[in-house]
Amino acid sequence: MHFKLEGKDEQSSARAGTIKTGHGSIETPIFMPVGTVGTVKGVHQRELSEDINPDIILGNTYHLYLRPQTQILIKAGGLHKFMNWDRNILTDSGGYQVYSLSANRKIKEEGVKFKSHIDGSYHVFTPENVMEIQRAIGADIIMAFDECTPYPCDYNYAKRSMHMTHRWLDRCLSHLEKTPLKYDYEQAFFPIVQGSTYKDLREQSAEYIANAGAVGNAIGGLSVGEPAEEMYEMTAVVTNILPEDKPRYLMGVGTPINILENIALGIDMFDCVMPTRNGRNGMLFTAHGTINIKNKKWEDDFSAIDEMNITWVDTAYSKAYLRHLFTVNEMLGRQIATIHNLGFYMWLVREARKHILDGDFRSWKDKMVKQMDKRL
Ligand code: PRF
Repeated sequence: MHFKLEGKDEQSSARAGTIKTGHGSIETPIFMPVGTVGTVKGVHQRELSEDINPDIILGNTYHLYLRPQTQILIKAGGLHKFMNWDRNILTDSGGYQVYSLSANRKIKEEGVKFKSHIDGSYHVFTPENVMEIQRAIGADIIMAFDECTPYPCDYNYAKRSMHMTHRWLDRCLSHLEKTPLKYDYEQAFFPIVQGSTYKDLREQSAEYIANAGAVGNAIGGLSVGEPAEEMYEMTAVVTNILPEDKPRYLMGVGTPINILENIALGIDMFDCVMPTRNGRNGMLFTAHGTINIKNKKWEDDFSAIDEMNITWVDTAYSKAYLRHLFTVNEMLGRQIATIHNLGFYMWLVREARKHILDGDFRSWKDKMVKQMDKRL
């Protein structure tokens, strides 16, 4: 993997760059649509590549390991072939899903024993087997196995957990060396900074992760319920320490406003279920605020879903029609909302990139943050 910085904003820490991998270029800042279980929910691969057009999507080790299971993905020749997606994929390690989804789990130094949320069966994730599973899935970027602490989290727990995440990182690295690639392209490995909302722990963790010398670095443990200001404070502490010349990925973030504020703090990569999940619940993101399309006020509003027409669905259908689809619980409604939201998120990060390169990111960002902080 190769990363080239192409522009820096003078009034903030925002950057624009390009990542190159075996499956093409990724222009940063980037938003990665979430394709948890081998599909960006409700979106055809053709719509994804032609209408939404991301350079990279995300998959989840936890889900793919449980279903369709690793051996099926190996037989398929990897996730790219299985799902018919020839651009980049990043897989998260399960270090978050195990905590947020499994019915119960026991975290020990060796790894995590967890109960499947699907059938109640027991499984163990260790730094070693998670590296092997990610080799088999075959994503272009794979993540370290970490523990994501909850919020709030007491200092001593956060500290112990952070040190364990660091030891797990060392185990990931030494096991990766021994685990050959399964397919004919490279896999980049990103370690993850933890440390909850404690500045000194975040500093220690960022230094430890920076020292690992990876081709890219991630920040975890944020956007887990803390106030946005606390998240921004932690991002700033960490981006000050992580190397400038490597991409920085803030995991699981966030709202359009969170994304712009974190770009301003030097983040290059984001993923979040919000555009897809909230879309399926009838929430639309726009440049002028959010819309709850189920609201009665849209019943006879025949104006376009979004006059900006970022994706074709925006002007092909009216608000009244989309509201109707939600009212009668038709799946097309969820599909339209998902395409609209993903199109909007991609537009947002591409505009951010343009403004960074044009030198007016800071003023554009401030205007957009104000403008988007509304319910329509
Ligand atoms: N760790 C991992 N994945 C994640 C997170 C984390 O801390 C988060 C936190 N927002 C989202 N996804 N491995």
